Amino acid sequence: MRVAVQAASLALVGAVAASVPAAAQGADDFYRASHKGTFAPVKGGHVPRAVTYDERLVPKGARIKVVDEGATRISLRVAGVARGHHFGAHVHTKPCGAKPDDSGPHYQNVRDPHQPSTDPKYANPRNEVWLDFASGLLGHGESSAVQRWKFRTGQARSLVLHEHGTETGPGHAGQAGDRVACFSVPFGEPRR
Ligand SMILES: [Cu+2]
Repeated sequence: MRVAVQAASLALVGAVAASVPAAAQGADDFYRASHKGTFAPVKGGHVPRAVTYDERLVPKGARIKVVDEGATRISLRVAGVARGHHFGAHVHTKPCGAKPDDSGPHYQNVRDPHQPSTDPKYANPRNEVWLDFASGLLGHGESSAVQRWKFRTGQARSLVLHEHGTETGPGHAGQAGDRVACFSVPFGEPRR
């Protein structure tokens, strides 16, 4: 019994240590910020943190979890979305708003001087964060991306779900149809 209690308290200590923001440790490169949301439509002018613009693909009540780990790994999980559907997903520059386009363009490590950016030299999954996924028969989906760079603080503010998978050809690279949902996430910032 005592052993079990000790194991439990050790596990608790581990969990607490893991949740200490990197800033407190003086090492900005290493942190793990977990963000969870439940989708809802814009209502009466109120924009929820996780907003759906298309309840056919992302119904009210669908859930999202985004984990942002410093220097840099991003992972995405969703539940309750349309089944057997291929979604595009990217990190965008601005927070979600009442209108789908409010989240701005894709975050790019090296910014394309020509915006909107459809040049595969810039609009690619190494220079942007692409998290496309196909949902399963239960409406779950997940994906992750590892980057060789760090976010510029304050310039990557949302995770946008799109109507279809992301295109890669010249003139269309990075496009993925309509923005069907959006989750505001302050990427690159250890949560305080
Ligand atoms: Cu996008």
